[in-house]
Amino acid sequence: NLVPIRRALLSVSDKTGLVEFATALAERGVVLLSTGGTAKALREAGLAVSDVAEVTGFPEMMDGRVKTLHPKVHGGLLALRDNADHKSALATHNIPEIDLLVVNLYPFEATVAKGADYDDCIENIDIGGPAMIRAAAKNHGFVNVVVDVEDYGAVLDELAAHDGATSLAFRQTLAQRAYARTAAYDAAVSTWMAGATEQPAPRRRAFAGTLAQTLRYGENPHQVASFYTDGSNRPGVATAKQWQGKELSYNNINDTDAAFELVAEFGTDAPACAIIKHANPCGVAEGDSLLSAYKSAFDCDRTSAFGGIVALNQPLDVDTAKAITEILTEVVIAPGASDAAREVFAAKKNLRLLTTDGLPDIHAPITTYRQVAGGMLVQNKDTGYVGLDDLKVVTNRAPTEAEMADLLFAWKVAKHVKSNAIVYAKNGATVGVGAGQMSRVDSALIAAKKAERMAEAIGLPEPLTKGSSVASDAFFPFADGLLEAAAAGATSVIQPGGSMRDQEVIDAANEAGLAMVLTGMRHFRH
Ligand code: 93A
Repeated sequence: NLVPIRRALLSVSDKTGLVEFATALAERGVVLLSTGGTAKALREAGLAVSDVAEVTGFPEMMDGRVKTLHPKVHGGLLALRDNADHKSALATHNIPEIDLLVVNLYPFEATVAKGADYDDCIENIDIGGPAMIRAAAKNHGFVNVVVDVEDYGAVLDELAAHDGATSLAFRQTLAQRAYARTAAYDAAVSTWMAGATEQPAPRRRAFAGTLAQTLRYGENPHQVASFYTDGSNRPGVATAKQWQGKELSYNNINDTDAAFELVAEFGTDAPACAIIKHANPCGVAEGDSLLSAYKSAFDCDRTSAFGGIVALNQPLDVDTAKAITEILTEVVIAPGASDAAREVFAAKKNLRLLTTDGLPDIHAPITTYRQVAGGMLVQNKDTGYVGLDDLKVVTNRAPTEAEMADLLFAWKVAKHVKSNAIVYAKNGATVGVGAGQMSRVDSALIAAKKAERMAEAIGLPEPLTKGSSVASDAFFPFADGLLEAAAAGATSVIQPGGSMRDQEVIDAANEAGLAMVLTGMRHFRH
């Protein structure tokens, strides 16, 4: 798969490093071909270069709008070198093979950034450049395409390593970068046009995705919104089959995603259920059956579960379906549903049922994006995981086996609760969730208060937090949050540790008779 580079076409707006690179190519015997300004720069540096116009037999015209858009250029980029037909077409039409394309595009983004007027921005939309880049990248089996000044050195290194040739792997890397560049370029043009012109709602926003649904509105009715799929086919809300009910809304999609990603943490060994409201779990449980998991999850916070989103880690069965229909539920998502369960749901026309092909791989490397004013935050999805062996007991008392199981359960849930997160769990079910508070003490208090209210509502002698295990998504900066959890009846604690006052917190835990383990890993979520 080594392909020698004999001829290069260089057409660059940013001429940084051009002469050095072209000189190195020429020294290797590479024949140079160029467009107007690039050819001029090369000639001035004393390099031998032919004009693309000589090859096409057409002058650059219309202010340069048409320079390289010609079969003599595109044939040389696209011809398969091992195809007899293609070879004979090259010969018949006297088309030179181009083995290396070096292009950087008209500086559209920089032109917009400097506040240029409309016509100036339009003139800076490169057409011939992206066309050549895409052609060369498609034909990466034989052709090298360089779109970034920073890659000049790597090309020379590759040529040096392979005696003037490049490997397929190298050309594939270049091609992938090339498509990233043309995609970003067109996205920039589209984004600029959205701002510079009047567009009827809903606008189409360019990014690497496929429009799946124009939503009725966004988080609120006055917001325009749409849903894009990323082509990854990850089991979840984007790829699920919807059996019944109205179209999903923006908030439904967001909450269904949160629910399914959470329940996926439990794998398929034991039935599990997560109920979500406003992207936070209001009940999560494992059980002997899906029905018992659903019931325990529901009992954590029956008030909030009303109008919630239910995610299951196993196919929906008829008993669970019946229990779910007893209260208003917006969406149910599960890796399948039995015919009998679907019949039960059919009577509830507004209830949406989504089924997927299995659970998402919670360890898969996924990139997440969040927009901020003037930029974008990009990070790996939180796939952090702790098991029994990662835990460090720091108190006089070690957790009992039952406590340990609940600690690990609560920890899994805490990862999916907005910070500051405090999660109380008992017997494989959450019994109190404190989410999204600016202070950790408040999260501990709110979760405990909700558990008290729940106990009153369903006539329990005491809140379920009595004798529970508690997880904190980040360390306790002071002992106060831990003491609130103890006051609510927690007997064991799981938290990352790492606070300056860890010792103070450990002392308080010992004094209250708590068992505490440290994970060494934090699960902030915002
Ligand atoms: O106006 S274009 O879209 N028409 C073309 O046919 C074309 N071919 C290359 N712009 C075109 N280019 C661009 O010209 C390249 O992408 C590069 O940015 C620039 C290099 O022009 P010059 O060599 O004249 O400086």
